[in-house]
Amino acid sequence: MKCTRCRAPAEVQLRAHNAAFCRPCFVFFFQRQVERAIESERMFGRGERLLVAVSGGKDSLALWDVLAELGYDATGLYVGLGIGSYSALSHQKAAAFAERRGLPLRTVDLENEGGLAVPAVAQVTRRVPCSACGTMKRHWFDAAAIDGRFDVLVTGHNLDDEAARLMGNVLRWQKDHLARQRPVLVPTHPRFVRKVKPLFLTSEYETAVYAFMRGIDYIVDECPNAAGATQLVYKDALNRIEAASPGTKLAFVKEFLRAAQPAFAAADRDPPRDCERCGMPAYGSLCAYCRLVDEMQRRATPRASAPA
Ligand code: Q46
Ligand code: ZN
Repeated sequence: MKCTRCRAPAEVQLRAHNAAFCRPCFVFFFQRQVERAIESERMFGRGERLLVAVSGGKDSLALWDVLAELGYDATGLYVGLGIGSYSALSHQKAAAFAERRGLPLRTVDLENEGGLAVPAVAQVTRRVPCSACGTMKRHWFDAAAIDGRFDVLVTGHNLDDEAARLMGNVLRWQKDHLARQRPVLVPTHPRFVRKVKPLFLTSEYETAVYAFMRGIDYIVDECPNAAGATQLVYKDALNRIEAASPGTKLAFVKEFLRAAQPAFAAADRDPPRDCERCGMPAYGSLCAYCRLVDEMQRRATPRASAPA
């Protein structure tokens, strides 16, 4: 097998792209693919300040690496979820990466933010951990982007994440989710910044290969709560379809964005208003985070027993 670009012996084959690459050409191809996504979707420009949400995993660190290599002003944001040794190790990986590359990293530790670590919140509110986690992450990503006066919030969601999310949204016809499943979300509230996903057309396999070739030391273990997530069932189904018909994931996401997404976006709900308590965007009187905190406090405070 020869490299599609330079004819040297190839190290990696990408069936979805009908191509194979040697190491230097794959690194070039990967970075170029991300750059093209940024440019064609007009995600951000050179003068803008980017806040990159990093988990210590391969996708977000590979993305941060590419953005730094392409010369963007990219600061990392690590949100410590308080999920035992998984969180400790993932923080270590993100911090070590930042230090080695001389990149700025901001850290928010949920345990120091009113003791709201994911396992405790999930247990007290009886939510599934990923639901509590999602609400908290979104809140702290938005808050950190606004507080730090960043222009853009960048996340490492890849093609596999987007295809699995799309499959879940389609299977249940979640119209309001489909209305907001885009690689670029323009802010609909003064306390939102633009949100972008430069890896939305880059497969998980490609980011894993890139991270390996660039010597990025990332956390290999999944979050212990990922095992029960429905997202993994969709990913598995999509991987089987992809094996039988390479390029399906790419077509699924691309064609949705081209042919169907605009219709869902046009019928989207009203923009959020201000949360009455914290001023963050809210679709009711309180934002999702304040509602979660309320629920946590209500359940954690034992009711006074009725007088005898
Ligand atoms: S970190 Fe959070 Fe994920 Fe863990 S608790 Fe679920 S959502 S699985 S990306
Ligand atoms: Zn609020």
